[in-house]
Amino acid sequence: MNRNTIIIILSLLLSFPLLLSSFYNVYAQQGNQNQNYPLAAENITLYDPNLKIELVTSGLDFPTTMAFLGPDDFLILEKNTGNVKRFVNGTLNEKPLLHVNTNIKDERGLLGIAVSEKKEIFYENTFLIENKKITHNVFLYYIECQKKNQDCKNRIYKYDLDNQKNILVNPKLLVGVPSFPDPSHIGGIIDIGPDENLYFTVGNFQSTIPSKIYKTKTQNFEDGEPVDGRAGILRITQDGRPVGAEGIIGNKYPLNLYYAYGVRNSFGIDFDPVTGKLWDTENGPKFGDEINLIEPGFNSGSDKIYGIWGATELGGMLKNKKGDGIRVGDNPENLVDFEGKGHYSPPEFIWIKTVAPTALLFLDSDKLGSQYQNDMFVGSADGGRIFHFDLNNNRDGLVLKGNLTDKIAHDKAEFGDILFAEGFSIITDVKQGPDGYLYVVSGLKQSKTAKFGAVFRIVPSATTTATTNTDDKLDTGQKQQHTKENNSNTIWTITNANTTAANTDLLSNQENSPKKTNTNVLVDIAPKPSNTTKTIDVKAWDNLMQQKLKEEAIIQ
Ligand SMILES: [Ca+2]
Ligand SMILES: [Ca+2]
Ligand SMILES: [Ca+2]
Ligand SMILES: [Ca+2]
Repeated sequence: MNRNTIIIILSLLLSFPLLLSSFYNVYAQQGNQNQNYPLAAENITLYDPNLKIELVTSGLDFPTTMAFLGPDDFLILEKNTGNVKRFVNGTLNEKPLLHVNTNIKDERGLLGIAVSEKKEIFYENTFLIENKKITHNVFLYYIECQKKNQDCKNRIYKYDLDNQKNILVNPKLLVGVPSFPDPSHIGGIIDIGPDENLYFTVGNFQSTIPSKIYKTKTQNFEDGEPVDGRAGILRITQDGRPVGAEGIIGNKYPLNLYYAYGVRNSFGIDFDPVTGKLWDTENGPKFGDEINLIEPGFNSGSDKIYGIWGATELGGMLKNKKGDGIRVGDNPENLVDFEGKGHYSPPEFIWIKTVAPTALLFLDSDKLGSQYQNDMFVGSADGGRIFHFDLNNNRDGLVLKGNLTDKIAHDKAEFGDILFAEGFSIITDVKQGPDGYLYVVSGLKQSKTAKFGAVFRIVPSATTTATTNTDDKLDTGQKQQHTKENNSNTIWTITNANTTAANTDLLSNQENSPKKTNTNVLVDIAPKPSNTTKTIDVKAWDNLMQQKLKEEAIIQ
């Protein structure tokens, strides 16, 4: 047991009940289990028998977020390595497009990505853009420190994607928010709105047991420290400027960047494709995870309110003499309203026991069936769950039934209707691909030697596995071979094991393109007999991955 392991175990013992409140802590907790067996015998389960899960790629080291460049072509970030990697034409390229020197303490790291197609024509770049060399702007959100773990900032940089050399170039710093006192509640998510502006989340930087309680106005402390960019969802143009001449809750920088405030920590934002309105997920402390509809100037109530209950300074629930949580009502007192420009509103949904919600996605395609079109999907770190919600006709609330009509999931027993899938270890991102399917980024469990971060795709059961492998003969051959071999009791059918052959993508000409077999295995999961759900046996997958890693070791 090395020193880090001992520290993790000690901190787990000391703070176990507090752990579920954050993404990193959930990760640390799970990473500690089964040191010799990085994937616990946990099943991934999808509760719609008309859908199935495919493994798109694996072998990633704690992937955080992904962004599509085109069909079967996406960029994906690794939290701790600081690497931006590209998956294209069925292959995860090991050589990163960019490595950033990010601070990775606790929740810090390479966290957020958004891309936009290059539109603006600068004189000096016209040639490059017209020749499809610089194709995209790539926005990266990560934490940089001047000294070791000190003088840190949450920063967003804009890069150009050089699509010929397959690298990110021309970094331009757009924004920086002082990131202290703790390496926790970082936020770190970026999205591009229908207005083409960048929206990004910044947490309150207070850990569950804070090293110091640092209070600012955007955390609803009237006499707090000056506003510095924390505890909100901020908005800038793609060139890093404030949007419009006047801010929503104030005109002074950085208050003029706030779209919403009183946000403790958000790992998920997206825009309703029908109304264009912003929604988020927020992580509560020991209670009160939230889904919110966010109007401009929205105040979520942190650090004073989580869910619908008042909170102590250390994030405990304020209770009455009977031991019940004290509800704050729809017009709570003692909040900062920035001269009436900020407005508190309660969540549209609450998990009273924290599940650490992460990504939020509106699926605007009908590729999973028209019943899912424009619905909301929310990932979680705890249990690797995906929750699914219908919106009401006005699209200002969720359709909730039975025990959920109170808008509160009291425990797992109440998940029923809204539980779409679970068992993905931790889910760090959920995105819609250009193919209209649902993509899931899973941190999964990892050991020192193996990287099990993965991307999955959810498609209709009837779909034949579509890959862009350019060698159809190889694909078909392997499929037949494996079908023959796997007529026994295994639930695994390997439909496409990528090899180095026939890779015609633009990366193959690169100097240092990987020569070894990559670990991409596209897997088709057959239903369990006499079961209405579809389950991936992760143990089987783990064995498969171990085998792949051994093979790779031999090749190297
Ligand atoms: Ca989005
Ligand atoms: Ca709130
Ligand atoms: Ca629906
Ligand atoms: Ca309930």
